[in-house]
Amino acid sequence: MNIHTYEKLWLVAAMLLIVGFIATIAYGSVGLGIAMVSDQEETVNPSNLGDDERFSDPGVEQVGENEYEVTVIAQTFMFQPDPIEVPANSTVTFYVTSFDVTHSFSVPGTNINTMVLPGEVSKMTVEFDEPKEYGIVCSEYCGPGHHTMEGQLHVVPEDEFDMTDLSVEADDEVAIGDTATVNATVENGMLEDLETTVTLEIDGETREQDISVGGDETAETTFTLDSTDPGEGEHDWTVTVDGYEESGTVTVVDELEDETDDSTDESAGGDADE
Ligand SMILES: [Cu+2]
Repeated sequence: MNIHTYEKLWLVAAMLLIVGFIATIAYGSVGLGIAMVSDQEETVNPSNLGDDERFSDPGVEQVGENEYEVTVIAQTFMFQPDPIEVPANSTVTFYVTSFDVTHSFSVPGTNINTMVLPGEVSKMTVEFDEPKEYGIVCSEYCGPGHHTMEGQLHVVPEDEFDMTDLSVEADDEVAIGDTATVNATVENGMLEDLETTVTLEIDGETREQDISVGGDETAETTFTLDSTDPGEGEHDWTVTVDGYEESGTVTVVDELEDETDDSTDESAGGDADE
C-alpha cells in the first residue's frame, strides 16, 4: 500500500500532538506540586471554636526549625489573625476553618486557594522562599460584605521575624516614700532561646536588665522605683524589648486615698419600710 508523503507527515504530526498533550497534563498534575486539599482533618464545631484546642487562639506557631503552623478563622467579613506574619525560607502549614458560612482562603501568587467550610478544616502546606507581601481574599460569595473580605500575609526576612510578646503591669499610683514596681513579662513564641535586654525609661533615665527566655516560654523582670527620688507628680515610663514597646504613667502622691474604711459592710438587704 502506498501512503502519500503528506499523509505520512500529517500522521506523524498528529501523533506528536497527542504525546505533547499527555505530557502537558502529566506535568501539570504532578510536576508543579499542586495537591488537593486534604480532607483527613478532624471536624470542628463552628459554634464552639472558642473551646477548640487549635482554633481558640488562631495564629502562628513554630513547630520545627523552619516549620510553622498557622491557624486561621474565616468569618463574615474578615480573616483572623490579620495580618499573618511568617518568615522567608520556611514551610508553613495552614489550618483554616469558618465560623459561619462558606468562605474561601485564597492567596493570589501562591498555590493557596481553598474553600473554607464551617465544621471542616482545610489544610495546606506551602513553602515561602522570598520575603513578599501577599493579599488574602475570599473568593466564595459569602454575603453583602464579601467584596471587603480580605487579609494580609507578610513573608518577612528571616532575621526580622520573631514571636516575642511584651506585656507590662505597673503601679498607677504610689504614696511618696513607697516603692513603685514595673513588671515586664516577655513571651518567646519561638523554639530557640531568646537572649535580650529589657529597657525601662522613666524621666529620661534608662535602666536595663538582661533576660534569657527559653523556647516557648515566658520570663518576668521587675523594676523597682523609689518614689522619693522622682518626687510627687506624674512620671511617664516606657518599657522596650526588641522593638516592642509599652508605656504608661505612674503618679506619685502625697498620700494614697484611703479606700478601705469608707465602704463599711452594711447588711445587703437594705432597709425596707413595711
Ligand atoms: Cu467570605
